[in-house]
Amino acid sequence: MADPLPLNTPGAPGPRHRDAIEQIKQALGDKGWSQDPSVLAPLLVDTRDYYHGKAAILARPETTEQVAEVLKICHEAGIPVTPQGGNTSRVGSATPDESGAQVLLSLARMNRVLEIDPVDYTMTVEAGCVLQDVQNKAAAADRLFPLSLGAEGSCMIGGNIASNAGGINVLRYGNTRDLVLGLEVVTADGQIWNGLRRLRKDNTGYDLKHLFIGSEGTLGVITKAVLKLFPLPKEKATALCALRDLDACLELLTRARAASGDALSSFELLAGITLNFAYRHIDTAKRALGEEYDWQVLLEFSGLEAGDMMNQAMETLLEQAFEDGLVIDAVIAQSEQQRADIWFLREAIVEAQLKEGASIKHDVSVPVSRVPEFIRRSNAALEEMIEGVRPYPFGHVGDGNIHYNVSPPVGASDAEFVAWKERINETVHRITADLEGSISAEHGVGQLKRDELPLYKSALELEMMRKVKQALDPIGLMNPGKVLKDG
Ligand code: 2HG
Ligand code: ZN
Repeated sequence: MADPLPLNTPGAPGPRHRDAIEQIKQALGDKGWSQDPSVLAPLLVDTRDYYHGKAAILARPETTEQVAEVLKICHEAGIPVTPQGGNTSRVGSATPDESGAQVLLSLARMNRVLEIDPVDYTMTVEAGCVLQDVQNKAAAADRLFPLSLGAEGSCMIGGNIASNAGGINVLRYGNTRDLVLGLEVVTADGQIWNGLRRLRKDNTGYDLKHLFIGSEGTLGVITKAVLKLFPLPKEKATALCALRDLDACLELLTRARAASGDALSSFELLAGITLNFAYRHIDTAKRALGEEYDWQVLLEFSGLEAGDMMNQAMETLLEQAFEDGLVIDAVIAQSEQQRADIWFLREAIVEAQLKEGASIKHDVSVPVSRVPEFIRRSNAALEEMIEGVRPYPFGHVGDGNIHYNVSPPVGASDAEFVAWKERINETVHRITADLEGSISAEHGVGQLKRDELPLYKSALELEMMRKVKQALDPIGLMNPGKVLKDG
């Protein structure tokens, strides 16, 4: 086994590296690799255009055996590997470094759904399946795969698992971690671990799949998964309501869970300023409530029986909340089109914020009960720092995960604002930590939050993480530079 190439070292790699790249080409056949700059270019930059990398080759294996072959070759030659799915990471997890030495390993050709078992309520898939395809195939079998997020049309299930993706249904069904029963993984030295179990109960020692889930490709390459399915909901009730104030969201959340028999599947916070971004920048975003309100919530019940039980429960909930002054305005979707329009507003925010200009983003979680306190304290601290600054919190308040994003004061230059980034991050993250929260609730660590991690995790926790990394990837070839600084 060779020493690894020095990481982050630009410059032409030597003959051993070149031989290994030739071996990879042979192992994968003509369709299985590319060095064409126009093919590689879009895969070497992240979705937010923060990180730009280079790669010696794009490897596009079609089978697990080919993935194993590539990793074996890389391990022998000491070549680092960046695994990539749909390239939708928000923290630079799937972008290689700038050395040009790395192999970019795309799972995109491994996109088969291998089995759906309606009795076991499971689905076995390859890592390169696009999330929306997984959802659609499950639905065609009258089952639900509940993971749902903005990038579902292009993100891939392997990446969802590697990043433990969250999204809009976590409240009811959990994160990706809760939706995986088994995994097949290729280890850093190119061995295939078949952990494709479909068991609901298995207490035979350490549950190794959980090490790979959320590891952002730093421990091995996920090639297949057994996913957990659920009964397909037969009735949905979707509403957008304006709240008396921010605190009202907690009371409404508690009532909504009870009123629906715990069928509440989404509970998303939309600050008025955030919705205004959508109305201003996205032509097709239709105003759902007549007036501008400071705090709005999108909530959805998913019932398992056809009929109008969920809609009735929603009506009763909102009528009562209205009478008690918790809710000051509301609309319940009366058609599939209206439901889609309401959800479109939530999704439009993500694009609208880009059009609004510079934004400094935070993907934090705090205990649900402390969300209003978190928002209030962060708003006050930032306003004290920069007069007129525009925080626009939104997101998964039902599970305590707020995208606390921040725009510059009206008229301020983007460049001047971005210079405040570190101080703003520190302020928001300190408040998060103070409220016993997490600085990365669903987007992961990647490159973006790697250097901040030591500020918020104990030395012992980081040491245990390093030991896991060392055990599974002793020479540090798996997605180096992500999650752990020296990993
Ligand atoms: C969402 O919930 C995504 O829409 C993106 O996690 C959040 O753009 C963001 O900050
Ligand atoms: Zn989110």
